[in-house]
Amino acid sequence: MSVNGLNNGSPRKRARAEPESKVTVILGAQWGDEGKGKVVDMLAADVDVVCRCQGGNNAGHTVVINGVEYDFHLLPSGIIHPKCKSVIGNGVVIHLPGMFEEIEKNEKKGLKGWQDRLIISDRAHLVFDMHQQVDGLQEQENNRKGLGTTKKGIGPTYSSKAIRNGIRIGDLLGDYNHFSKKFQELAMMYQRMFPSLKVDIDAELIRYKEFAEKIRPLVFDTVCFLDKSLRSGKKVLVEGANAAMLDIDFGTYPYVTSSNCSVGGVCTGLGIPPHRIGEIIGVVKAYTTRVGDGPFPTELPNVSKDIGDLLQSRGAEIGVTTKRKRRCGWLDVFLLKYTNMINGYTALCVTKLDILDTLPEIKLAVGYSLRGKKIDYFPSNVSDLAAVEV
Ligand code: 2SA
Ligand code: GDP
Ligand code: MG
Repeated sequence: MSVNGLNNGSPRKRARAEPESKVTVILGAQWGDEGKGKVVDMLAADVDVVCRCQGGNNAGHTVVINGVEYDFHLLPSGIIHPKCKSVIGNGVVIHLPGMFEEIEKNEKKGLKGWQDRLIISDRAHLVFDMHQQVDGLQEQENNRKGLGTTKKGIGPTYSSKAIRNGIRIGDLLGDYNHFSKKFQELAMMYQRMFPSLKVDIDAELIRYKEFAEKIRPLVFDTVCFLDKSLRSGKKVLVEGANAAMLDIDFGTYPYVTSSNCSVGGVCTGLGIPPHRIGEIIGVVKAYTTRVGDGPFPTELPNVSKDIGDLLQSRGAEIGVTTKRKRRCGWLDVFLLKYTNMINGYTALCVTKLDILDTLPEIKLAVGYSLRGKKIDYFPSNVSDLAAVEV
């Protein structure tokens, strides 16, 4: 090859064959809670690395192992497997107090040896308690109907990241004076915006000094770690959190979370090039659920409350993080066609078929019409989506 990349006709050396591998991605194909945690757990026994690439502890992934129910929020569901490394990538937002609480809770259920398996990106952003308080205050604002967030500070932290006053794990482990200054500036900005917000800056800085030493041994450049893992043929699994219809770009905006929960978030949230993505498994619940506000065309309470209630109770459809009842409805294949356009599933895994067992008739949505006309696109506007006929 010549320097400008064009072939200059000289004989090429044959590239050395490397046992490179591709990542397998598990994504939610609906509005979340499809059973991604279970699928990750089933595959994790046979992989070397499980990664989270986006979201934070808003996610709730339930895994049942030998009769013990573990719920993971920030930790990758692979953490339970003794031979598997767990990566929290740069695209994830991390609330350290929540992460240590989650570890402690799972330790009581039998989680062991996580210190040798958990790897956290130095580029991941920190969620502080003040981000969570601001999430709650924004939800309560009088002039605006809330979105039904989990109040875990996800939106405010990704906003900090986008307006570039966010604080990353690497800042916490670097010069502490610099970290303290950034923290004070952030707290002061929020206090100007929300005068009722109370932040004990000195106490927080003492608390975070301790956290810094607790996490220091776990923090790495995860981009290099994953590059090396893939080049040496290690099997890598990515655990999507939330789901395509909650994606900040492609979901039912503004009733979405603040990250890309579709396939693009895998590349940006881990620093993996697109050609390294292999299988993309869409996890589909045999019916549909949604927790939080926003349009839901096949929602059953609008049509048949009894069936909706049956799915909710038989399916134990309760939020793993907030304990809110999930809204239930029929499977929506038109919606799945849309999320498949974005994610390009190479396989689907259908969960919770058993919940439909007692029903004499099962319905599916196969298309929408809007103002009397059949449409061949998924509406981007929530008022249109709320007005579609299924
Ligand atoms: P946020 O907190 O800013 O991400 O909320 C924005 C919207 O995203 C929805 N969201 C979720 N939807 C389903 N499952 C989630 N995880 C938990 C679970 C939820 C729970 O596994 O059950 O316990 O309530 C999740 N996380 C965020 C949220 O409801 C908002 O609509
Ligand atoms: P995730 O967020 O996608 O990981 O899903 P959640 O853990 O929030 O919710 C899915 C729930 O369904 C969990 O309680 C799972 O244990 C449960 N689950 C997963 N697959 C099945 C299934 O095939 N049948 C039944 N009955 N429950 C399932
Ligand atoms: Mg969940």
